[in-house]
Amino acid sequence: MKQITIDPVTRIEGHLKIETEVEGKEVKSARSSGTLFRGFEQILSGRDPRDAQRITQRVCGVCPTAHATASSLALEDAFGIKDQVPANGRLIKNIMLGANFIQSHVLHFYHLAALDYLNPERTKEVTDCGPQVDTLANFLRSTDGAPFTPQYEGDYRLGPEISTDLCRDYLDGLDIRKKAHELLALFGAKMPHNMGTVPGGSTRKPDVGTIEKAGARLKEIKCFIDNRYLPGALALVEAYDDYFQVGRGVDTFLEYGGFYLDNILGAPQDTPVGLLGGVFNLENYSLEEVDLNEITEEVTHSWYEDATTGHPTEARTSPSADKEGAYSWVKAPRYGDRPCEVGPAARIMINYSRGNEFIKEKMDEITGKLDIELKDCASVAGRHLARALECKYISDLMGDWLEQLEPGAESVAKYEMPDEGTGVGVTSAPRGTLGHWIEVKNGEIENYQMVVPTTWNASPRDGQGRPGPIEQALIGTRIEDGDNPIEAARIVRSFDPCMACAVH
Ligand code: NFE
Ligand code: MG
Repeated sequence: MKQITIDPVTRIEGHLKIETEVEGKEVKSARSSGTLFRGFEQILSGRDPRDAQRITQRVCGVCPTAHATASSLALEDAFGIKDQVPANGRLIKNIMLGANFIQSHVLHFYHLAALDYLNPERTKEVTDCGPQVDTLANFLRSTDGAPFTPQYEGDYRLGPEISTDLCRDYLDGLDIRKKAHELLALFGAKMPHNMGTVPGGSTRKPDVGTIEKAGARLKEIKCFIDNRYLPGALALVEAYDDYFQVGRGVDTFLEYGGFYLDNILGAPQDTPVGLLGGVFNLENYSLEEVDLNEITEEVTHSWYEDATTGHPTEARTSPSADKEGAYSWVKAPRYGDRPCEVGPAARIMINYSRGNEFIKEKMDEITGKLDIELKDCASVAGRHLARALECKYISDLMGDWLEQLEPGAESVAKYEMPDEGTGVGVTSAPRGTLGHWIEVKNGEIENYQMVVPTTWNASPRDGQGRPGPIEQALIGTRIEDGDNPIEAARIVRSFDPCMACAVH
């Protein structure tokens, strides 16, 4: 057996080590290790519960709004005010989370993942690609430090024209991310770590001027998604269509659902949402409702005390750095015993199966054109495609939400904070589905547990030895050149891992 290790995996968020054992050219086993402990769940213990949505946003600079959303929903549940959130509050939370999705997906496609497929040198074959693209291409190829190394040799198939388009959009994508941040900050004061998302709704009462400014930014963002990002992602997966058969992981896909469409923030399963939830099985296309009681976090191979395994309402976070048999700071979440993949691919398959018209129509068109099936979303190319399509879908919904805002009307519920209570808040986050669980005692946080998208995807083995989704996706992969494991890098990055979130 030959060992191939990538440590650290660059162009992702946070600290990830991938170790594989390869026989012939095939990956026989894989280990995904989160190599940093952070301790946010411990920091929260003993604090004023109302600090939770401030502190949990610091888990991540990429998806802080998802944590703010989950946290505010958990607090609304614990405080008994879920059905008192005014429509403006619910809409503004959706708008801010939507802006966060868009910037995160654009970031992933261009700035994190594209260099796995794009050789910037090819832009030189285009006469007059422009000084900006030229400078970028030189920079991307000449730099010898993170985040651009290692740059594996590989089958960079994209021709000069599309390479030039992607380099131009790499630069324009930075500006679009800024616009999405600005849109969010119009309602939340700043990004990252907005101040507007609170239990009960949003602190900002919308006015006509703010709605107009947000609309102007959304128009530019939508123009980029419609004309650059979605066509660019489609061109990329068409050139790499064999990657629809590479990087399939586990068979179960999970999403709680997110983006509330009416005023009642009830159980996620029976509330209208922009993205629907479900538990999807790839083998037979079966779909179950999500039962949050089925979730446990195991720690058999994670550096935490063994007794801390359990449902998030019972689990604790007690590090055990020298534990034998452990190899990651990421816990191993399981749904009724099953490892689950979460993220845009899960959401596209679930929302297609639940009859979302937009996603169904678009996916039928794309699967027909590329001669693929719905289940091929569970692959390297499928994840990129699903992310781009979801970005388009959410940017369309954002326009509806802006239109539905009522200028001058209340956006937050008034409430008295109770001394005791328990709550759960679940939402869609850019990288998958996110849950926060809180227990309040004597006016303080007694226990706070987060089960985060990348905790699902980058999970280590569980007590029964079953690998997590990224590990499973690597197993069986053919690596042509052990010195340039580009296939493995492409698989790992297709999940858009955020280890800062996963270890929190
Ligand atoms: Ni740090 Fe996050 C998202 C959350 S993590 S990016 O999206 O929640 O997987
Ligand atoms: Mg946790």
